[in-house]
Amino acid sequence: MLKLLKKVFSRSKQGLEKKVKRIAKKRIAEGDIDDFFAEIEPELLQANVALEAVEALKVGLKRELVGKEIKRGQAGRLIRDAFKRALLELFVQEKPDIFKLKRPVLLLFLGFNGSGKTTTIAKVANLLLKKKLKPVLAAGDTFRAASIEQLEEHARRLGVEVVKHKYGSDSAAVIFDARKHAEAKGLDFILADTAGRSHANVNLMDELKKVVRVNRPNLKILVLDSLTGNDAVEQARKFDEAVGVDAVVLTKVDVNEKGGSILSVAWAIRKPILWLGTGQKYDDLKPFDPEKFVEDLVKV
Ligand SMILES: Nc1nc2c(ncn2[C@@H]2O[C@H](COP(=O)(O)OP(=O)(O)OP(=O)(O)O)[C@@H](O)[C@H]2O)c(=O)[nH]1
Ligand SMILES: [Mg+2]
Repeated sequence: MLKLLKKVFSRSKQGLEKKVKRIAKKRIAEGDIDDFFAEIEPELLQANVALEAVEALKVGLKRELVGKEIKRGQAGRLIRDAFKRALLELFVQEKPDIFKLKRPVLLLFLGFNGSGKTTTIAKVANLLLKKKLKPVLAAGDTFRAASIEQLEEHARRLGVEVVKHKYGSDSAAVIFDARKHAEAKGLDFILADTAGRSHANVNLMDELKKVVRVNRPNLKILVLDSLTGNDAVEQARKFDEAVGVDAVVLTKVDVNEKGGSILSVAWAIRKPILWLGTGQKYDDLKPFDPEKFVEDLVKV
């Protein structure tokens, strides 16, 4: 998982440490950081860290290091701490606590085709059930063939209810009904599925805007496939512009060697990452902790 990203950061850190140790004047200059970035930039890009996130990292490292005196034996630690702080800045630290929202809580899942929305909904339902909370699923994808059956199959396995209408019906109305159902039955969460869509599809984006207008979800959760690299950044921006994204889930991290999209997306839209999808099983949903993530990247 994220092997390439870890390798790049581990090598970068060691590279900068070596460079710093060689500095004759014993104070780090802006040019030293520029030189260093000229070397590592291709590797960062290769690991799917978007150029603008690389730039942000450079600014952060400069602020942390330029003018710093290098004391004997302390270069390693100085560099590691600088990396850590600069990396952490790419992330929004505060994230919404879904358990503290007023019930019933409506979580709307949206995103590009095949990004992992429906699977993530099943995983979140599983998480809620483990906490003895009662979710209902809303079959808001009335567009793609077999989408309702797919959601129903998850619901059957998990033992939760689905509110559904016919294919081709109004997604906003399905989710509206699911909320009514949750209110009537005293359920805690409505997990609303939506059809996969591209921001270029005006009709489907308009439908999503209507879903949001009619139902006022507590959180609009953008589900992004971490394998899509720079496209993930573009998708994040467009969805955010269209309906306003509150939080992000990055999926398929288990099969992602590169991993840079996690940094890129976080930086591009400045929204918290709630969870990482780390496999196809219901338990493969990990809360995202920026501190831990960054610690892991710079620890080697
Ligand atoms: N390895 C891995 N596979 C995942 C993960 N999340 C989802 N998938 C797989 O990705 C594929 C698409 O997942 P769906 O949940 O159907 O995606 P979707 O966004 O609902 O797709 P549409 O409704 O067609 O837009 C499925 O084969 C899932 O099993 C993950 O975290 N890791
Ligand atoms: Mg789906």
